[in-house]
Amino acid sequence: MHTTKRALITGITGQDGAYLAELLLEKGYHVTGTYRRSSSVNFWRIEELGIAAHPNLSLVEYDLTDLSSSLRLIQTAEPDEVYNLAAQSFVGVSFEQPIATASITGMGAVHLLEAIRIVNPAIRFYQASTSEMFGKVQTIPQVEATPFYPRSPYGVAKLYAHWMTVNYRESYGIFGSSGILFNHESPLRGREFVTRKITDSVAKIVLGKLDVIELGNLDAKRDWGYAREYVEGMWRILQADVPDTFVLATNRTETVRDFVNMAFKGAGITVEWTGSGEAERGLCGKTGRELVRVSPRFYRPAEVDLLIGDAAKARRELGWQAETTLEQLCQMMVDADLRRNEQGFSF
Ligand code: NDP
Ligand code: GDR
Repeated sequence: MHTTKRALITGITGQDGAYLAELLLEKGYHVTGTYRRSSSVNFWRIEELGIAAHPNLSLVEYDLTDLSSSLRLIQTAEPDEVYNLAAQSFVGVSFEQPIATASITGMGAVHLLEAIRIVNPAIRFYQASTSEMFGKVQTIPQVEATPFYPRSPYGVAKLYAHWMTVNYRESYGIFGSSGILFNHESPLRGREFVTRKITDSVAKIVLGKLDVIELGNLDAKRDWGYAREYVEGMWRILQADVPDTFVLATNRTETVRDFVNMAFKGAGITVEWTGSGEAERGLCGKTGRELVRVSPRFYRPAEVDLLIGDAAKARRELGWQAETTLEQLCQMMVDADLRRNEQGFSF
């Protein structure tokens, strides 16, 4: 019997895994975090947060496409709570790798649920569900009861994992909860995602390391929040009396173009827009120099045009709400990328 609460986080090398590990260590948990075997494992996020060598943190190799390693992981980590954050999480790549995405992002969750059912059904399980499950949005804002209509192999895989979590809850009484989280960003966001791609590129342009940012659909609208606050929401979801599904969102939506404007403004540059569609360009208000160009290379075969969530249930039942404004978040990311690029490194 352990006296300290024990958590297992799959995907500790990702943005949310790193912040959640930091939060749970602060709360006195012992944390087991999983990473994937590769030729060069990337621990930069937990290193940047200063928790990589924390005495209550154990790091273990794990691939969630493997049922037997899921069983061993649950047996050896002996967690009270499992946070399943590992996934092939990039929507764009899911169109190129639909089967790998189904296996990792969809089936991976079921491997963990099965391992919990077999090893210890008292373990609490958090599934990282997503606003991408709403996809082709039909009602605004989206809440827990909004019908799903995923628009990518990633969204479909996540929807499968989401319903399997509900199914294990209803079939076997497992404490399986699902957080339907809208986009959340931070200085630890991967550079393939649009916000961080923009803030890192703005920093590089300011420092003369890049000429122009190439982006895809500038009209897509997203509800962007701050990742550090969202991992607190994950923890609260698992502390509730009963397992359930919760939306976490800010209830504000902006276009990719708005975020570009905000990021350049954060570095003291005003952008003026000219043209439309593929010919649209963002120019420096002062010099007329081209800063942003549209490239169809970054378009997706099917797009999610608009997301905006209402987290009223989480506010009411968990006391959770988003606090950081998009302007504050964007400035935090621009400042971090300016600092990293000045120091000569950027992940
Ligand atoms: P990241 O892409 O930053 O992290 C994903 C993690 O999953 C990484 O640690 C990655 O490891 C790991 N992983 C990928 N494939 C495997 C595999 N086969 N076996 C084991 N681990 C694997 O995602 P985020 O931190 O942004 O998101 C966390 C979770 O929340 C994801 O499931 C995502 O889909 C979901 N989500 C995210 C939202 C967001 O806005 N950030 C919104 C809603 C849901 P490696 O470092 O080796 O690649
Ligand atoms: P998303 O995030 O697909 O919402 O999934 P992403 O930042 O990749 O795209 C947001 C929107 O921006 C448009 N876009 C571009 N996107 C990228 N990546 N690169 C570009 O150059 C670009 N130009 C325009 C996209 O078309 C899209 O409309 C994220 C992931 O974290 C998922 O794992 C998570 O589930 C959802 O958020 C909620």
